[in-house]
Amino acid sequence: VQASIPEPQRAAWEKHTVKNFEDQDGFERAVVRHVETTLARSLFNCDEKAAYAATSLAFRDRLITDWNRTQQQQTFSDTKRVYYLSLEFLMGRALDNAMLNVGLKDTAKAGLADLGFRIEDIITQENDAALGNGGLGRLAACFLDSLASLNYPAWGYGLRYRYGIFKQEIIDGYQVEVPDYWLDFNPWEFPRHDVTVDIQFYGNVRKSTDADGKNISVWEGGEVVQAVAYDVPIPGYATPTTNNLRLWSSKASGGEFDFQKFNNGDYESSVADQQRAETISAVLYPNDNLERGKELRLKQQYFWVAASLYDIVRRFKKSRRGWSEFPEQVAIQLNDTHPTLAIVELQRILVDIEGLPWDQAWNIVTNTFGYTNHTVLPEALEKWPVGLLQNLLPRHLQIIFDINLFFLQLVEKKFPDDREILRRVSIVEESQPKMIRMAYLAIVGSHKVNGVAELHSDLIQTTIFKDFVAIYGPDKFTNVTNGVTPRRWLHQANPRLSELIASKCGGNGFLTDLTKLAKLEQFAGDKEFRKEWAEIKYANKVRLAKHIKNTLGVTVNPASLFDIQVKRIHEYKRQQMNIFGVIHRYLALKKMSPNERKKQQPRVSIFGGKAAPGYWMAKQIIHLINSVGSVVNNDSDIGDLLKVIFLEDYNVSKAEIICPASDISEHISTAGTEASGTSNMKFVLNGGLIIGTCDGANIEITREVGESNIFLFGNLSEDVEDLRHAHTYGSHAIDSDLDAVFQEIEKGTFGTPHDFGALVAAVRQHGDYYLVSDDFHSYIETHRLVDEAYRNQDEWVSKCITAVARMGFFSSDRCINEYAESIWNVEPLPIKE
Ligand code: GPU
Repeated sequence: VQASIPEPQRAAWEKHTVKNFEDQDGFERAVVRHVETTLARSLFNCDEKAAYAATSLAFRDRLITDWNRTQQQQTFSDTKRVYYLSLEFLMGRALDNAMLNVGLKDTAKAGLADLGFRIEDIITQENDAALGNGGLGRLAACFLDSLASLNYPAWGYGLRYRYGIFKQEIIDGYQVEVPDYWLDFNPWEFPRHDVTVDIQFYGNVRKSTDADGKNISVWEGGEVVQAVAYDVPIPGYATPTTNNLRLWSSKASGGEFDFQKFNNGDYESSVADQQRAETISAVLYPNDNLERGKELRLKQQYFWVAASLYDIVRRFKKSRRGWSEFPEQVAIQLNDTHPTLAIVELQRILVDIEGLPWDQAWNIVTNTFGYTNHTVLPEALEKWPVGLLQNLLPRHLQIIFDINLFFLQLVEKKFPDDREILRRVSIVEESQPKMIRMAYLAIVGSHKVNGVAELHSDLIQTTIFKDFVAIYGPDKFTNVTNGVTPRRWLHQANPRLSELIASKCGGNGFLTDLTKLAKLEQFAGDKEFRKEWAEIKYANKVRLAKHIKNTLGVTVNPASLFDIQVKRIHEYKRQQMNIFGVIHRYLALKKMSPNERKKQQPRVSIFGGKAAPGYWMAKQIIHLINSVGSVVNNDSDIGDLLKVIFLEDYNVSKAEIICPASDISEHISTAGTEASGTSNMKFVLNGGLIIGTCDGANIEITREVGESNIFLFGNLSEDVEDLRHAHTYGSHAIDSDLDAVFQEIEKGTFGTPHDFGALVAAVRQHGDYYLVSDDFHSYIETHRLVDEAYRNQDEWVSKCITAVARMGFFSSDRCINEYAESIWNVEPLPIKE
């Protein structure tokens, strides 16, 4: 059914088409209108929440006209689209970003002031959209920003969790999780109650024949849950392109209740069915770099993947092209293995529903998908028990077996005398119970596989996916080093630095071409420029110090060296090594005479990050940090020389305050464990230096900024295996400074020693898997070098300026262009005004 307006009436539409505000007057009018109509309030009844709501609605109106135009032109031009499938989109706040992207933040600031509000108070009313855990989810958000800013026709597909990542409270030094009900008011989403998909689970597969006598499989029975689309407009920076993020919400199929049951008096069970359906999109799994194999998680994955593919196929069919053209119209990127069932689902649609021959369908499938791997940690590699799949998705399991069969035949042809390789690469792990290896399925079903930094991409090709490189050849595997959006992570988070940079780089052009930062380098030696630079850093530290005072009641001196480690708490990221280092520093200070102490560089050690609720060791680390903080921060011998801060509830909006305020930030994972890291890029971009291991993107950052502008330490990834082996089979003498730290913990200086026993035992007794002892000495030494370098402020600031000037490579724009060229084969489509 065509719902478009007939030709003769269109003039009336064009006459009345929405005209968006362009100036302060228009903005104020839009705000007042929304307060008085949409919100049904008045000037006697308008608090900051209402002002936030009305401001957001005013900007949303703008985005939506651009969004409509973008979607129309993309559909009309019929070019290839990218679909980014991610279970996580860690978007943070939208209003500030929307104002900056359409270039009207100053207008809004003046308008809000005129109406009686401070813009900062309005911006901070917004709940973070925290639909992600950490780097993986935030990367997806940066990618959406770049895709829109570069005018790529692209959609994101995800789940609309009712509860995002939990809020973290610290009570008596321990993490407590509080649910994040963020949807009470969300002006940034559009419910599309007309865009729904019925998703089937469970049931049986029946073999049958079609009209031509061909064998077919029919999946029938089971239960059906409805997916409802919610659309979030994604504005590009300084472009009308406004892409779509479609998030699916689950609902009982067939309305509120099962009326059959309801009328039969089975009220309770009809409500239970409804709740069971809604449970699917209720909550984000709070694990980072860990998969626990829960059935509900698998249900989430299939629900989201099936709804998204139905939507993508429906859109493709409107173009009335033949199936063979599908990969020329559609590129689907799998953000880790979470959406791998999409490969199986598309094969099922093409074979079972569209009636294509297997080989033809498989050719379409493999040419459509690309797979990005984000970790080599074994505990994060997804595997699903065959029994679980058999029950939940019986037809999909059959298809997986068939995919595996054809794949193993190919392997056998290539390596005829090698039985072992078949066992190693089989998608079905012959364990008890049998498991489906999702990464292997993702590789077999994609035309490109990429890692997220050079070292990581090398590692996957030489370790976990080595056999697949032998089978497919090296061209199927590639690297796309991660990047971050300079709009949010420089312009929005650090407006003063952005302005200063613009004044030296010939305007705001660096925000869309980050390599233009290079022009800064000539000012690294400029006294006046360094002074302005240092003032901005200081102001950003004052801002963070205020936040610390307001939230924790601890006074920190902004003139101290701010040393920051914020990221998910994980043993491989080694926050434990950081806090052991802080204890070492504390002990050293305690031993000094007052005179010696005066010569020391004052420091604030700042930590932040969430522990997965079930990750006991990570929670022990948080407890130790807080316990050390309460001793050190109240020790009058120490005063400003050392403060230890644990920032509660680290999230995107807090990162926007934290990243501009570092002098040094810590990226100290055991070599070979952090796939890339992205906060390392954000900190350097904001004029802070890094202390880090030779891991992930740190290596490429070093290559870009130069070895003298970064503090590297520790063992290299190629030595990790041998070191671990030595721990297990050799004699494992732990570092003497670290041993002194442990003895102090065991003396009870930081509270009941037993509370921290596991952290000590992990190093002393359990093989020190993460090489804390092996790296401790060089870690401490390198921190000494940091102190020394910080003494010479002129040189330090020069290093910071030079490093920023050389960060052009780490924009997510560069990264997205690489994906577009080497994996998706898509072109930008500029939107006409
Ligand atoms: N990452 Br797997 C996550 O944040 N969560 C995960 O479950 C997995 C990976 C991160 C990597 O740890 C980090 O190194 C990388 O920069 C980021 O993904 C984006 O690629």
